Amino acid sequence: MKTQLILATTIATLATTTSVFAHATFANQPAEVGSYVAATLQVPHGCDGKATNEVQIKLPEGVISAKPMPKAGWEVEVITGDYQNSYDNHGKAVKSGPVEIRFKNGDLPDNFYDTFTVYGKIAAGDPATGLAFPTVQLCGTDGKVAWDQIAAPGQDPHDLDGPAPVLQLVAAERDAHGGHGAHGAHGGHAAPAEQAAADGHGAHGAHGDHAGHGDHMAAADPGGFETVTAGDLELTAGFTKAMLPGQPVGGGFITISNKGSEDDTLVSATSAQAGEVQLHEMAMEGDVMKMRQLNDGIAIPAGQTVELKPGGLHLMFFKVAEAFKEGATVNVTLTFDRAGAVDVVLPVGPARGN
Ligand SMILES: [Cu+2]
Repeated sequence: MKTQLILATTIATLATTTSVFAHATFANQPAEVGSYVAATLQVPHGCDGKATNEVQIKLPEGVISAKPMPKAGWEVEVITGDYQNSYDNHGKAVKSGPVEIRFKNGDLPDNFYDTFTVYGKIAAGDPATGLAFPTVQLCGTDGKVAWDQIAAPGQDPHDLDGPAPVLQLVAAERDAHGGHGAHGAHGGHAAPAEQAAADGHGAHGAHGDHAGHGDHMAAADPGGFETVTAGDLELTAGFTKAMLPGQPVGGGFITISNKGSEDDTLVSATSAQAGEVQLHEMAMEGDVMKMRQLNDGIAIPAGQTVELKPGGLHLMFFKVAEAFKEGATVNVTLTFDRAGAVDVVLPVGPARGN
């Protein structure tokens, strides 16, 4: 009995010690200054045994046009504000945008590991120090782990109790060719890095966005959707958009008219081309963009038309094995309370405006 107690204590101590060293860190390193990166934060544990329900990631100065990668089971909030400096993004001055990303109301048990991804442009940053993203994990109402300490010049981040995850940086290629461009992109002087980015990646067209106010769902209807009639419902203007490599999630949009005299509800959606399809709502509350799953479905009242469109109600595709390509189509089955299962074919529009 006594031995067991001692053993239990030893394990508890071991667990505590381990958790002190298992910091929240970025998986993909380093990032090139001037480039767009998907920075993936690894969260190795909860708060002293409690499950993590919220992860708040502050974006450092120099990271612009950031967007969270939607995560099944988690609501997403994007908080916008002013940047300290102005950044040139394809000839347009960017002075404000997302400054913090919050993944909320999820459930990550203490003994599990998960990742949270933020996509954005590293407009400026010093490769000598990297960029620190102060992060807070919340567990229930009283549990909290803060990874918000930033090493002072010359200080070893390992000496900190709760070091903020640091994204390592390398100088933009053009700077590197110049011999010693390590500090070329420092502070508000983002011009060289910006230029390099334009030269290096301008052809993609996948980042012609200015994610100021929750436009991460902005997309244009490419047309070509074939109207579907099912009972009292008429479905028009359906589409989705091409996905960026490594980002296996995306939105789907469609207009549903209920021409009957009875209310209906869109209760679920499935697709063979996605591991999971959720019904989502996106809404702005002041400077905060919120995206959440609608567990009770989407009401389609009698005699009314409901639009699933960018920035509002939408379908959300998760676990997409093969990225949607522009010009292709995505088969989706929408299930309604009254009208039953309805098959639609969504044309895939361009990624631009993602
Ligand atoms: Cu969504």
